[in-house]
Amino acid sequence: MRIGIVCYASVGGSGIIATELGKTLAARSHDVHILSSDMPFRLGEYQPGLTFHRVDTPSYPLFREPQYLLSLANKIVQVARSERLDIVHAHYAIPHATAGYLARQILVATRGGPVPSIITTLHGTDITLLGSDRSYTETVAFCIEQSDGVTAVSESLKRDTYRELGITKDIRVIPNFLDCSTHRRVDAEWVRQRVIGDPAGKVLVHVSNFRPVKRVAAVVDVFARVDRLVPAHLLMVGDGPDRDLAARYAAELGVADRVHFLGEQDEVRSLLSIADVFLLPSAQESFGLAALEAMACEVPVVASNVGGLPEVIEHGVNGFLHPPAEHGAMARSAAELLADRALHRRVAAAALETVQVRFCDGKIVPLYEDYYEEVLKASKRAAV
Ligand code: GMT
Repeated sequence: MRIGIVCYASVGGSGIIATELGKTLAARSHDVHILSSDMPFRLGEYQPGLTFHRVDTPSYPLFREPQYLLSLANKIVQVARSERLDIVHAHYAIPHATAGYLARQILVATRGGPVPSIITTLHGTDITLLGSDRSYTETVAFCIEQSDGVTAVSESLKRDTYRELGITKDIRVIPNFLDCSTHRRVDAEWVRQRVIGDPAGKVLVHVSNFRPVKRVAAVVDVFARVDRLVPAHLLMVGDGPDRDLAARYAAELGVADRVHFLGEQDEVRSLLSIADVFLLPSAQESFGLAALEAMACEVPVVASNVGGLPEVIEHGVNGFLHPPAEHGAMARSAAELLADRALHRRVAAAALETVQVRFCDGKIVPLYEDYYEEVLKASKRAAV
């Protein structure tokens, strides 16, 4: 199939999933075209069947903000015509579902060739935060309903979408995934020495875009509680609006010397591979791709029991889940993992097995392919 994928180029999970999906589809002999404002950071080296189309959004003195929605819809029309796309797959509803809808209307009206089916994948905050905001609700709900197909990354997000936006359209749940051939634990002891200078030190890690929903101050609080029980270090990987809040809080709690802010990292496997526990006390997580990446590197996760995380982690089996406010319980679970090697080995092994059995690309990407075929058939039937 000829597939257009629309996504964010940033380090967020939706852009990662969209990029990994494009790479795997191209490897499976589809003709894939990725459209974004910048080269997605996980796109990597040249791959046959995978083309990147940059969306340029010219500024103009009259505009207070860039008119990205218009330039994106315009680019979708151009690529759909030139590449005769069968599918346009919009990842993250805002504004990608709207751009897809507008592009399809233009293609229908101009009869410029085959009209692609528009599929929207909901990733989380496009529904639970932004989509539920009265500034976006009407347009987001309309464009989801107008999509030819809609998927969500978890059952939890599907429920949230029906509840928050009153959507009536069928939503297919297709979970996030990893390229299990590359995303695995690696030998990175040199990183431990370089970053914490303590070959035997225990390491906790957090990876996110440091936005309020990720509760990075809570990460530091849980770490400080753990550190009082079992001396350790904390790696804070990523960057965003709450980074300085976390740094200030670490200083207030007297643990600044053991909290290492490593900034935004394209490649996290080596950092995950030296970690003993991954902390994710988010307020909301539709799926928690970062937790899945830690599990693939055999790092037990201690996280909030919110959103889609309980669909990935079974408490006490392949990780630990607690209410977001329960920092003490999270700290106790993390300290137990650091102190009890047998427990750590058992949970780490179960975490890896969960990824390998349920969340590898070889299992999940065919679900997208089947869904594309299903939507195409339904669109053809409707056109008759
Ligand atoms: O976090 C966001 O604001 C957007 C998005 C992203 O691009 O990082 O994260 C969401 O999509 C990821 C990929 O599907 C999920 O793994 C994250 O759980 C989800 N974030 C939230 O729901 C807060």
